Amino acid sequence: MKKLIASLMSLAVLVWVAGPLMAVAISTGLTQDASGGTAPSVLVSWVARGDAYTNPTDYYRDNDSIANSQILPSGQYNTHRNIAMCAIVASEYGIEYINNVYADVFYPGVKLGAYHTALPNQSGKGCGQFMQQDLLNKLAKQVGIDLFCTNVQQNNGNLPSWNSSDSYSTLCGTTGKLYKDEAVVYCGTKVISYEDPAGYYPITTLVQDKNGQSGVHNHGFQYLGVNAFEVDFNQISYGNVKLNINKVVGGDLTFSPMNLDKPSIRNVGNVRLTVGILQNDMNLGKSSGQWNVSYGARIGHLVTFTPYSPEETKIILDELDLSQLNEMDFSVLVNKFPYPVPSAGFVGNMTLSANEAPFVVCTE
Ligand SMILES: [Ca+2]
Ligand SMILES: [Ca+2]
Repeated sequence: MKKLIASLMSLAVLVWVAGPLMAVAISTGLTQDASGGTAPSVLVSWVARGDAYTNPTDYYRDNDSIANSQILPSGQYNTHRNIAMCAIVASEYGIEYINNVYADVFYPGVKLGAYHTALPNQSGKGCGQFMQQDLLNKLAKQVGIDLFCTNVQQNNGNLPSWNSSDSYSTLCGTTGKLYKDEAVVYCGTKVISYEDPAGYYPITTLVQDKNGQSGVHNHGFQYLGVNAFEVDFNQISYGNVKLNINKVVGGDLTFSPMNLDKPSIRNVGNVRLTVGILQNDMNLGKSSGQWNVSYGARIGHLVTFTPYSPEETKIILDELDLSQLNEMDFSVLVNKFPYPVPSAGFVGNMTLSANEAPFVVCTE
């Protein structure tokens, strides 16, 4: 190589001194490399939103401006996230020597719980274990340049995780490695379930060359936490209630918008939940400063009712695991009916609210 550089330098001097030439002799050379060779490398990786963006040049968005990638779940039942995983890889022997690029995705270090359903071809193991391997595909040269050097650099410059001394300036521009075919962009997409837990998902990007040599880059993305639930009722009718007799309205495990009489609730976020409840007095009022009515509620039949008074917010048990569907039971106890009956009748409002509960820690 030194000899070649020396030849080029002398050529430059010669041209400057002597003006245009019709021909010039330049020595060239190479060395056969029959060894296992130098392993390929992953220069930089990133994770972006894939939803609704089908063109690879769109794989530059995420959901928070802080460094690297943050992805927001849908907070909707069975509405998953499509994410894009991209990498720029290089081999000393040229980009044609690169055989495959993979992304191995791992779960955050928490339990998925008994109700979580893994998507097809995903391990469903949780607890920091391997989730799935996805194959990344080589982008056409100009598509890769447009994606990384225009869209990522200009619109979300701190998205990538670097694994080399490279930078936008060494990769981009007409003297950059992407333009010179010394590096190339690979991307692939994968689906993250609406119920996959919030947390950091480690990714190992793996590049393999045609001799089986490989290079890796460990990075990942943050699946942001959303606490969200939905219910299949918009009213609770306690029906006929007798004085001093606790009346229960029982729920069921069927989630149906038409099933107003049997309350059900399900977790549609990606964190575990507790549910808060707030209810007014339904015009039953107070006597001697004490409410004439009291309530109870629970989720599932394995816990006791949580008692609550009008106008106080209480957290009711049981917690909802990831994607868990459960029944809701409500009770009302009237200690005194006011007289005369209020013209509006005994009607009121209830508010349910979601609260994030801790994940279950992995013990193994
Ligand atoms: Ca970000
Ligand atoms: Ca129901």
